[in-house]
Amino acid sequence: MQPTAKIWMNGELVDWDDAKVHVAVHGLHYGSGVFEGIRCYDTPRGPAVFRLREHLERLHNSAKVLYMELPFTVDELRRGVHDLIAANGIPSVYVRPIAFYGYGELGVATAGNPVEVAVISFPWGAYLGEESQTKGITAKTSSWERVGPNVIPHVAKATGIYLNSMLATTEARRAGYDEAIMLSHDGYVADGPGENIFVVKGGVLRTPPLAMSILPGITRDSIIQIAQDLGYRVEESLLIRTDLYLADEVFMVGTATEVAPVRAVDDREIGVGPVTLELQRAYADTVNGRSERWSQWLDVVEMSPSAAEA
Ligand code: PPE
Repeated sequence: MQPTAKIWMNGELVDWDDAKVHVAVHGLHYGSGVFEGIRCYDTPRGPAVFRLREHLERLHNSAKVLYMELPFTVDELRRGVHDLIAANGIPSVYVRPIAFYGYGELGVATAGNPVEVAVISFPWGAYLGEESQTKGITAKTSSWERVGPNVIPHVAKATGIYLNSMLATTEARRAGYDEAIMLSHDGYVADGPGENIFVVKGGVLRTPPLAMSILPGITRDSIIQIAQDLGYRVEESLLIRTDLYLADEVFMVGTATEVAPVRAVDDREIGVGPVTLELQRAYADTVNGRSERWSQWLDVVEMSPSAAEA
């Protein structure tokens, strides 16, 4: 990753190299943390964070599921994100807030461990490679099941859940595919290791419902709204793997990924289709501030005079 000047840590901006924790922190041993992935874009109105408040509200919801009390409100965290972006002076960045149980007692139970909160911001290009956006990616159904609602609820974007994602993505990459597709314990399509998934069939969009215990993706929600505004019907419905094989189009969405066409699933060619490309363009225009239509989702950052000069 490309370091930037500052990291926001527990309410203060510290130098990148000084944002450290002890090896005995609870979050490192047990994956007891929650995080967010947010993008800030260089728009004509200045750097703008896409749906920042919704991301920070989701962070609070994630914490609640883990019995964790965040010591900062959504407004305080929003201020922190703005301050960090202004201090680092780079308009186009990925923003990664993380909160975790810190140093104190070891042992699974959290016995008064303090909750540490940090926000990192750094430039991050296309999640699945530059070509993914135009040529599409190949995906493989994972042999690893998605964690279920009574295993670890994925309404929480909890760090520990991502071991499940890491196994799936590593398996897929080692087998020569770009990304994994994860199924629930009873065989329904859930999501990607770091993306939500859509299929297009007969001009209708279908995506797994939130009751699949998938992450309530903010890009998923944005794409549903954009697609409906563009006149498409969107159904939240159960999908099985053959729905992917026989779809007209399949695509994955997420903050890091944005909108990536899936051109093949389990070696069945699907190709890159026009609906995916239309939504990809609408999403790119929205986040980059080129379209007024959904501009209410942009949270413009005031760059400090010193950062603007740098
Ligand atoms: N599902 C999962 C499992 C997931 O991790 C993400 C985000 C999404 C769906 C899409 O959610 P949203 O970003 O709100 O649209 N994955 C993050 C990257 C994971 C990683 O660090 O790697 C992201 O896109 O920021």
